[in-house]
Formats: sequence, C-alpha cells, structure tokens
Amino acid sequence: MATILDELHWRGLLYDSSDGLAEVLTREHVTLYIGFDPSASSLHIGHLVPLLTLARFQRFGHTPIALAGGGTGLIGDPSGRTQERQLLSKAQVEENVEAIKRQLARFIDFNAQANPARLINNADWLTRLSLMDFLRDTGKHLTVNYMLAKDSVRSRLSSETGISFTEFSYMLLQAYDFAYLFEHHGCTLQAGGSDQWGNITAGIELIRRVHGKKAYGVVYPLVTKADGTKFGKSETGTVWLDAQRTSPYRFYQFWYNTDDTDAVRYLKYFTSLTAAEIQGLEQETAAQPERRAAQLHLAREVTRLVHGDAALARAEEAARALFGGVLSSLTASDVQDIFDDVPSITVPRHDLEGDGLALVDALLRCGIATSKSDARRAIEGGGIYVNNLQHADAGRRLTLNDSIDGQFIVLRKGRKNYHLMRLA
Ligand code: 383
Repeated sequence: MATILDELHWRGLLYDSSDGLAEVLTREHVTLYIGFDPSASSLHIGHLVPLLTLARFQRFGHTPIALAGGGTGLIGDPSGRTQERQLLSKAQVEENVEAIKRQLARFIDFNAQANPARLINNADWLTRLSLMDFLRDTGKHLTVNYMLAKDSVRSRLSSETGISFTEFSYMLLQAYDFAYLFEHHGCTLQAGGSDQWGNITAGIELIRRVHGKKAYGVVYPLVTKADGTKFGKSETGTVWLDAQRTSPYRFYQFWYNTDDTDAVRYLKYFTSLTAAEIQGLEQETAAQPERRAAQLHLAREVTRLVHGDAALARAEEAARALFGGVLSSLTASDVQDIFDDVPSITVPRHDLEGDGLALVDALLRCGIATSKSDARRAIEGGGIYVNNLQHADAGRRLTLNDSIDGQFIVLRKGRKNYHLMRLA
C-alpha cells in the first residue's frame, strides 16, 4: 500500500528525509509535529503546505501535533534570515499565539477516533526551563562546532550584522522541543520546510544523545515561482490566512492569478485533488490556457479550505462583479475591495439627496464623459451602466437609493471601464 511519503513524493513535496523513515512509515503509525512561531497575528499562505502536511499525515493514520511557538517566538528563528530579528514584546507574542492557535486548529481533526490531533504551545515548557538545567542537560550535548556548521548560523557569521547569542541558541530550543515531545508525547518525527532541516536534525541528534533513540525528520521544498519572484506576496503585500487582513476575494484572486507555468505544481502542493484530477486539469490548461481551468480549481479549492464554502461563494460572486455581474448583494466593503484599483471620485452625500445628481453630471465629474452632450450620447447609446445595470435614459438622476450601503455608486462605460463614486 502507498504510504504518506509516496503521496508527498508525487506531489513534489519531498525534499529530504532521514534514512529509514520510509521503512518506519510502512510499518507503523507515528506521532509527528510541525512548529509555527507567532511572528504575526496571522499565519500566511507560506504556512499552507505545513498545515496541509499535518492533515495529510493524519489522513494516513498518523497523529499530528501542531505546535504554536509561544516560547520560541520570544527568541526568533535565524533560519533563512539574513538579518537579526526585532524582538516582539511578550504581550505581543501571547496575543499572536492565541490568534494563530485558532487558525492551526482549523486544519487538523481533534475528534479522529484513533489518531486525534493535538495543539500544543511550547511556552508551556520553555518559559519554565531553568537556565542552569538547560545548559547542563541540553547545551552540553551539542557542540558549538556542530552548531556553527548549520546553514542558519554559517550564513550569518560572514554577514556584517552577525548573529546574537540569543538567535544562535534558537536551534537548541527547537531541539529541546523535539526531545520534550519525544519523551512526553511519543513524537518521533518532525516535519517542516527545507529551511528547518538544520533545526530538525539538531533535535534528532539531541534525542539520540539523551535517550539513545532514533527520531526522524522530513522536509518539503520551499515554494518557488517560475518567474523567480518570491512566492506569497501580492502587489498589496503578504497574503494572510486571516480574512480581516486579506479578504477572501483578494485571496481568491491571488490564486486565480497564478501563472500557467506554476498552476499545476500548486494544485499538487495546495489542494487535495487526486493525481488523476490534476492531470485532467493539466491537459485542459495546456489545450486551452485562456480558460484557466487549473487556476480556477486552485482558487476554489484553496479559498474553500481556508475560508469555507460561504466565503468562497461570495468571492466568486465578487469576481463576477468585475465582469458585469450584479452588485446588489454586495456590501460596501466588498465594493471597496473589488473596485480598489479603479479610478474614483469623492462626491458629497448631500449632492445625492432630494432629487439627486444628474447622471450626465456624474459622468462629467468622474471623467467618463468630456462634455454634457458626450455624456448624453453615451447614455442614449446604451453604453452607460450604474451598478452594472444599463441606463439609457439621459434624464436619469442618481440618488442615495442608487448607492451601495450609502457609500458607493459604481459607474461603468462600455464593457469594463469602471469608475467608483465614493459618497462622503
Ligand atoms: C518552533 C519550535 C519548534 C519547531 C518549529 C518552530 C518554528 C520554526 C519556524 N518555522 C517557520 C515559522 O514559524 O520558524 N523554527 O514561520 C515556518 N513554519 C512552517 C515550515 C516553514 C517554516 O511554521 O518552512 C514554513 O511554515 O516549517 O519557515 O519546536
């Protein structure tokens, strides 16, 4: 029977793993963990592969532990960073932990009969650790020579800013976690991105030294883009999992805009579609790239996974709005989001009170028309839309009744020349 490693392999998610892991996984169910530091008040899409990794292992019968780094987050992992991090305040770390714990919990199943997931915070043990005990029982087992050889440290030794003793110690804390989970939860496997390999192997080494037992690691490749730019950023910055920080509509758009060259790979990484389904989409996309079948499924699957069915339906409706779909069911914040980058003007609300503002004048004000007669011609020619509804009456006046939530009116000329009127 196929193991979880076969699944990770065909998905392109197997970068490196400890010798002997494949054999262990065909023989038994294990407990594994992945750590997430509370560096912000939300996880972002760079965390989706590890979240899905936990879920995938669980589906194969293994027991996943999601670890929130309430302790390690006080220090900051130097892995993959060229510069020392700013310390977060303790209060901030605690706040972030609460926020990311809620997000972590959504991806794993706590009620599974045989292998219920666990959610643990390493502040529970790291903040209680005595310095003397730590140096005697943990620090003594790993030489500085060993630690200096790790990429995360080596790359900083030659840099101008160097690395503080604090960040240098980070790998020992993560190693301590692994040994702690090994001892208290029977956890024998740690997973992560390839940036975590050094920290994971430090834990394996510590477990070998302290317990004389073998533990394992498995890492996936860091997600790349074919064009060489960094994955996970949109023009407006990081793509967060928190709907307050990145709306489901923006989230959906981010995935929908994936390049053809990346889309199939991302379907393997970020969805649970089967190999056959993905192959079908690959063929469809190769034959008719303009239909964006791969991107459409990617956007749907990932948006549903992170935000649920209802939010997906709204995001799809919002996506249709830009192509002339109805706006009546949208809220002001949807409109703001969807028409964020179209030209806009601000109009005093009282201009729309009483018998309102002539549509002709509105078109002039926002620059859709160059003169009143031009405006009239455009209206009578059927090319003008108010909130995506055609208005062919040149005597039409706009009132507050036309506004969406009393805040916006969307004007359109032709197929996609949008202007936003903001009422102030
Ligand atoms: C803390 C304590 C542990 C084990 C791991 C940690 C966190 C780890 C780390 N991870 C990254 C993070 O928190 O910094 N030291 O943002 C990212 N992970 C996962 C994955 C990844 C890594 O949360 O590669 C991307 O998401 O491992 O960069 O005992």
